[in-house]
Amino acid sequence: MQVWRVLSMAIVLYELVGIEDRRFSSNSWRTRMALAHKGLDAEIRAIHFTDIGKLWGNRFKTVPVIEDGPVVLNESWKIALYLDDTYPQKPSLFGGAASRELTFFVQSWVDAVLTSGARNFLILDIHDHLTPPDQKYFRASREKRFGKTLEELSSDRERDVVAFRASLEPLRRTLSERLFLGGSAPAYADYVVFGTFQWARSISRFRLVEADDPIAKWFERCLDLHGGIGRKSPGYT
Ligand SMILES: N[C@@H](CCC(=O)N[C@@H](CS)C(=O)NCC(=O)O)C(=O)O
Repeated sequence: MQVWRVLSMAIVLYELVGIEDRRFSSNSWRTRMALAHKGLDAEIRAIHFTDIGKLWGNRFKTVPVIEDGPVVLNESWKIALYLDDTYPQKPSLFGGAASRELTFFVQSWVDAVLTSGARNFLILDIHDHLTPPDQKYFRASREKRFGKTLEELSSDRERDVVAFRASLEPLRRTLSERLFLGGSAPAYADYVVFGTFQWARSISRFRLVEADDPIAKWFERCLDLHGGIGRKSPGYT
C-alpha cells in the first residue's frame, strides 16, 4: 500500500509566475510539455524569481525544478532525460538514441540564437509583468549582467527584429515541410522551441514572427497540444 502510494504520487514541477497568473518561464514550458507528452501526472507549483534561492536550501538558482518522490532535479535537459529513462513505458520524448543527440543541437541553437536573440525584445515586457519584489530583482540582475538599462536593451526592437526573423530561416524551412520538428507528431525538440515562443506570448504583444510565418502556424498547433495546456495559459494572442 505504501509502495503504491509513493509510485502514484504526481511529479511536482516548479515554474515561474508573474502578475495575472502569467507562466513565463521558457525552460519550464519545455518540462511542462514533456510531462504532458509522457502522460505523467504533474502538480504545477508557481513560484517567483525571489523564491528560488529560498527553496531547496539554496541548491538551485533556476527553474524548472522537479520533485519525483525523493528525486529532486533542475536543468530542463537533465529533466527530459530523466523522465524518458525513468518512464520508458510512456511515449518517448525523442524517439531514439540518435534523435536524442540531435535534439541537444536543437536546444543549443534555441539557447544561443532563438532565446538570446529574442531576449532584448522582451526584457522590458517581462519586467512589467512581474510582481514588485521580482521587478526589483530582475532589473538589478539584468542591468548588471548586460551593462545597460532594460529600456536601453529593448529600445531598437522594431529595427532588430528584421535580422532576428531572418536568423530563423532554418526553423522556418523545416516547419514549412512538416507539421512538427518531430515529423507528423511532436517531440521534445518541438517543446524546446515552443518554450521560447510561449515565453514571448505570456508577457508580450510583440510578435517574434509574422502571423503568416510557418513558424507562427506551427506555434498555433503546439498551443493546442495535450489538451491545449499552452493556449489555456494566460497570454497575448
Ligand atoms: N539551463 C537551464 C536554464 C534555466 C533558466 O535559466 N531558467 C530561468 C527561467 S526560464 C530562471 O529560473 N532564472 C532565474 C533567475 O534568472 O534568477 C535549463 O535548461 O533549465
